[in-house]
Amino acid sequence: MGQLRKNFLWGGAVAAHQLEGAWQADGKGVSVSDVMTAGDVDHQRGITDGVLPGYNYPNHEGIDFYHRYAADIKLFAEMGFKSFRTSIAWTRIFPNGDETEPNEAGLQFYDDLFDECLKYDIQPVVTLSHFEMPYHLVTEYGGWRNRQVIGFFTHFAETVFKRYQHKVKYWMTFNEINNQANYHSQFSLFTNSGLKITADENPEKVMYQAAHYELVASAQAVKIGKQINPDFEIGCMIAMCPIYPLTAKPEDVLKAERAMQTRYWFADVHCHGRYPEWLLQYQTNQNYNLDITDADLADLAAGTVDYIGFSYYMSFATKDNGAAELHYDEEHDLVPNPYVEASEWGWQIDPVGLRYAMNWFNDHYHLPEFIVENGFGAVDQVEADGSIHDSYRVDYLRKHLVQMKKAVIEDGVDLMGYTPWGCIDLVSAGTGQMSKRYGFIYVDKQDDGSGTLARSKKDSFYWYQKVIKTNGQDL
Ligand code: BGP
Repeated sequence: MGQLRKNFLWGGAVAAHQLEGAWQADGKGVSVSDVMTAGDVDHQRGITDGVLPGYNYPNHEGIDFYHRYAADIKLFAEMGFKSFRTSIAWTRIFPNGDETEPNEAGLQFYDDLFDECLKYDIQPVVTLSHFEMPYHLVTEYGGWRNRQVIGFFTHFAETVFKRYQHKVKYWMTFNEINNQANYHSQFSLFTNSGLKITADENPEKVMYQAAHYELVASAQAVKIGKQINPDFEIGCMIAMCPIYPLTAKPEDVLKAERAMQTRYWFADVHCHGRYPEWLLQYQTNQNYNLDITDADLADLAAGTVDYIGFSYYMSFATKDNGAAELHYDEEHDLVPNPYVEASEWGWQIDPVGLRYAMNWFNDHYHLPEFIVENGFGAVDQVEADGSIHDSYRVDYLRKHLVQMKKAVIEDGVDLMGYTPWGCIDLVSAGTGQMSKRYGFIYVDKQDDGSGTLARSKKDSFYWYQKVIKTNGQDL
């Protein structure tokens, strides 16, 4: 009978730009996230043409983790964390992205942060690029549409691999790289790749080109990392939302298959080191004539990942729309799934989908997996005595852990760890607001910027502490 690994990496996940704040401290440059507006709670954030003052930009302050990380990590240690996933803000190390020399103060910050984790035997799990590329690379180079950015990224990667080679073993290259498969979403293109699409451009073509450069950069980074420290484990990071056919009608099933191919070909490149045939054929049929060289293909083949990191929040469903060509367009081809409930933000809650996803990855890639995001965004109520009874969050996580364990124990998936998203309340990536909370730890910070930033433990804090203590036995 299978079981969770003995050294299973229980922990929690965050991203630099969503909690550090201190957006201009110690030489930090401006990132793409720093120039986004907060949406209202229901709507996605906007993109500005530069930096504007004021509290429009919650990432500027975050939860001030930059100055409070020691106390926060102490709380993570109290929960029993074995790992802590965060990202390195590229702009702390290379403020504009195209410098030769790194910013020492930025490097020192992450030295101190990782030391603090290691003090409690908490393994840092580090994403190199989590929606925070230098804004200068957007204005001066056009973001990832420009091949030159590959070199800037690998220089950044090499710098931090060398600096933290004895402190960090687990890495990931690009957060949720495949979200941009939805090429109609300005938000996805901008946060993932720093792309602003002009009226005369075909967004799908631009996305395929940018994604190609990112995948080459990822593969080169994997190679560089392995040379620096062969013990590194370097993964990809895929946003996994399984897409089911709405019915058993063969056309619906075929459509769902194409939808999965369209969202997850990024993982094919990361894991197999080559493009899938359907996509090469599609790009040829569209006359996209992308800049893909033989040297790039050799890089892709040589820089495959060690494990699949992925986020899992929800599943989707799709159906045939009667079009003559088989093509999946995420903006228009999703349909509600009548068999699952949805959160306040319309995210379809589907614990069984996590087991499905884990099996799907395993069958396709035969690699270890790491669930590096999962969680329930909700508005929390603070009681008069300061307590927070977030049973809905425990319920969501418990149901997902039941399925996660089945995938390991019954289906044989090799799972490295589980780091639920937003283990401490932080700024929502999608809305730019505080009120969509995920944490086990509450942070007194409101959407209008008010609040003391004081931390307090929710009921889920004690629940997760017990889960970790029993290595997932007691849910
Ligand atoms: C993922 C991102 C995270 C994160 C999470 C929750 O897409 O990797 O950065 O924030 O989703 O999303 P949101 O904050 O929009 O609720």
